[in-house]
Amino acid sequence: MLIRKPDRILGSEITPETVYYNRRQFMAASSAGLASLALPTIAKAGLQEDDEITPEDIVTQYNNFYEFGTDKSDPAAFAHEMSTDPWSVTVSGEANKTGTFAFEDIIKGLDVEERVYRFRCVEAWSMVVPWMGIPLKDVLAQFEPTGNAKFVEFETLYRPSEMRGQQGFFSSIDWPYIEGLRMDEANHPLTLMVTGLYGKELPNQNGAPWRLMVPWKYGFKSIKSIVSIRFTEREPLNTWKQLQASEYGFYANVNPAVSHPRWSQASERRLPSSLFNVNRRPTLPFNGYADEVAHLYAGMDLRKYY
Ligand SMILES: Nc1nc2c(c(=O)[nH]1)N[C@H]1C(S)=C(S)[C@@H](COP(=O)(O)O)O[C@H]1N2
Ligand SMILES: [Mo]
Repeated sequence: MLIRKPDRILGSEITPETVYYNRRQFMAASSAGLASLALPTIAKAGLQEDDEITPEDIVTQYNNFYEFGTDKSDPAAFAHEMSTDPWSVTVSGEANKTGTFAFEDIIKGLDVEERVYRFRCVEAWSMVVPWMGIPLKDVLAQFEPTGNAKFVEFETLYRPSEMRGQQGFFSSIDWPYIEGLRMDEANHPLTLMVTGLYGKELPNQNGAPWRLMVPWKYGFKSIKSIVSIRFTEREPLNTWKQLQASEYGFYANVNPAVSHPRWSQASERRLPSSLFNVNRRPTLPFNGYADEVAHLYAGMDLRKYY
């Protein structure tokens, strides 16, 4: 159960709520008879002075989740057709503890934190979102990855009966959606498994019941509705790289100096954006998180490893 600290002020757009909880975590905690409460730590560190939290209705209605269609409005319209309860997750590969686990059991006992991150899509729009989640390193450690685990690969649910975008014969995506990280990226303290936003349960269109959030990478790395975690020795082949390797790589670090072949990445539209106020701002290396993460790529040619 999550309790918002009364003195917590996120931004003028947010109605102050003194108490809220994530239903699933609340239920998991109460069914386990846990008396202790996980208090969210406040993590606004790293925001720029002029970063303002994006209104909730934009975060939950302007989405990319191709399993439900390719229009930005499709996920909010159709993601309710996906059932997220029960939800099981298969853990496999280079780890001592593998198998199929109930989602509740994986997150039980792990603290949920609130993190406000900039979020930059490869399509050159961006938002600032108050996510709630568990550091990925805490999620992964319980499976005891072995020394052979150099990467971790994630898969999204494949269930065409509930995900209408997976039915389309015109769809060029080879489902399920796959993403991956190098283990040092996965274990970086900024990397989060998101279970909520705005202090609420994660809406289906944003990747319920849990999705990745890697704030220094383009949004497509942040895979939604995860059902599989696999520890591997080899670099996973992520969906967008598989679709178009000349445009989308494995690393996908936000980089204003490397243009997408069809558009510049030097700047971005910060939502809300309109014809009259485009709200364009320069894109920052590593989406503004360079101090925290640039060392992970020391000596790498980021034009080659894009
Ligand atoms: N399974 C899955 N995960 C996905 C996507 C998708 O189509 N399918 N789209 C990605 C892209 S391109 C972006 S920008 C973000 C969007 O997250 P949001 O809708 O919560 O803003 O999700 C990412 N994760
Ligand atoms: Mo994206």
